[in-house]
Amino acid sequence: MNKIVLITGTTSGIGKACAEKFAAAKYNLIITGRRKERLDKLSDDLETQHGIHVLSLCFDVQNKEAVFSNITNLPTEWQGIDILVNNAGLALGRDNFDTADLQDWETMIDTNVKGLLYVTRAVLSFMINRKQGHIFNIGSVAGKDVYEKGNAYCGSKFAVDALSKGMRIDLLPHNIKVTAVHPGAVETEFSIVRFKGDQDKADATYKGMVPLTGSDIADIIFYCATLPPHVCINDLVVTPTQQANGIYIHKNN
Ligand code: NDP
Ligand code: 8X3
Repeated sequence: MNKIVLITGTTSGIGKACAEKFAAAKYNLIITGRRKERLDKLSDDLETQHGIHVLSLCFDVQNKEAVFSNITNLPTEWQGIDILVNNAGLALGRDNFDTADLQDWETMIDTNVKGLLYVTRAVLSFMINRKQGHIFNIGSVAGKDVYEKGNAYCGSKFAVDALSKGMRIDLLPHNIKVTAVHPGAVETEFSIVRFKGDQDKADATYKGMVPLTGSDIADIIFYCATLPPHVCINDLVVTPTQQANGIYIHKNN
């Protein structure tokens, strides 16, 4: 029987690349995001290309009721989720602590922290019943070292790091693996979202370096997901070769 992977935030970037990677390996997919048209297209494309089943769920991870009603009411044949990839997330703005937009802070905390908590709790009941599962949390180098004007985004990703550690401890008796993946610069729609549509600022983020791609991260997640049952990679930081951490990047002129 095909394994099932639920990936949040599959309408672009890392999440979309993960959906493509697991689909190519014949996993059945539950894909989520807020942009329904993109979900529908991805679902059609992957079913056609790979002959797998895809269930697409359109909801905002910030909405607790929507998260629990979508996941707890999954059809029985979709409840045996083997792998959860908590990927949906964003940065909004890059501003000083005293001037940053309060709503931006709230959206980042509600999405990156509370959304991840809701989705994980909703999926856990199925994993605990089956006494197996693998949870991936996408953190960031921003959750390992704080950088200037990173304030609430860094805080939200430090929280992902702490929550991953907490999950790993509390879920030991249930035979559930928890892997936190912390990428550096990955060229996706991340910077366009962060800079609110300012393409020049987004492009400048990756200028003078070779950034990671979504499929680099998907390959790593797939590798971790396919190790033997007794092996778990707990915590993994991955950056472009030109990047040491969230602060130091060696750019070409
Ligand atoms: P993208 O902007 O390309 O993708 C973000 C995905 O998250 C989209 O599919 C978006 O879907 C989804 N998403 C955002 N907010 C919500 C929400 N409230 N409810 C449901 N889905 C949501 O960025 P990336 O692929 O780069 O980002 C994926 C993850 O990787 C994020 O957690 C990010 O913090 C992290 N990360 C990214 C890095 C980078 O350099 N790009 C580096 C380190 C970590 P939709 O808008 O349709 O809802
Ligand atoms: C995204 C990477 O360095 O822009 O999490 O915060 S960084």
